[in-house]
Amino acid sequence: MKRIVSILMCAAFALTAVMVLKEDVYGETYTDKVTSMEFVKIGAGLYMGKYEVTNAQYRKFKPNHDSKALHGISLNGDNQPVVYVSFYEAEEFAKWLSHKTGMKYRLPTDKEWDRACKAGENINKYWEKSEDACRYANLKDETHRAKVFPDIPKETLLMVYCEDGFVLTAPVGSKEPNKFGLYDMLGNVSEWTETPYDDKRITRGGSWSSNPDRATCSDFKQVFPKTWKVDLKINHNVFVLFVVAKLKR
Ligand SMILES: [Ca+2]
Repeated sequence: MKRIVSILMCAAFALTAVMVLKEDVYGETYTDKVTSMEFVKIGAGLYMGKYEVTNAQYRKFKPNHDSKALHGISLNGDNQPVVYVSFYEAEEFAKWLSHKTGMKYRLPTDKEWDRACKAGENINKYWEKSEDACRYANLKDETHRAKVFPDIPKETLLMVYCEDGFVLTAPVGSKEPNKFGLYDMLGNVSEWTETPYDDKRITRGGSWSSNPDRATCSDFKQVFPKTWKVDLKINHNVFVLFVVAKLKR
């Protein structure tokens, strides 16, 4: 009897060990066959989009989607992140992809986004010196200032003191990834989460026009979920986009 119990205990322990090992294999990747979107495992059963969703990927869902242009610069490049997507459209995209693939896709929660951005570290951003910011994030930098605010001296603007060659959105993955291997968590385009804030939704990450203090792993905005036709002169930052998280069934 003692031996049987011992064998059972060993079996139970082995099973637990295997399960723990499996859950600990973070960094595992997955590529969706319909859109070619890539995902990285960041938690038990939770995958986060490795890159922001591109125009080409979103157009598998809505072939005629127009990300428009600003200051005479197109935002419609295949590899640029899709913009002018409301929260409801982002949700529809995730539902469409779930239906197409039999997997469960959805927007990340605010908490999941936070975890993905910090990537296991107690940090708010990936750089120390303003001059280094362009290695990791497309923010309001010298390229942006020179085109959009040519008459305003940089000393009087809240911006990062580097130059990345992108006035508006950069092709996804142009910068260095964070510790989880996720690109553009900060800057480039703001990202919808599914988390409500009163009758709004929380967006994260800041964008190509963000001051450095508005593009951190902790900062957030509250945006009406229908927002997409925004007066650009009032607020560029609600050029929103989303990272889709995949939850294994
Ligand atoms: Ca830039």
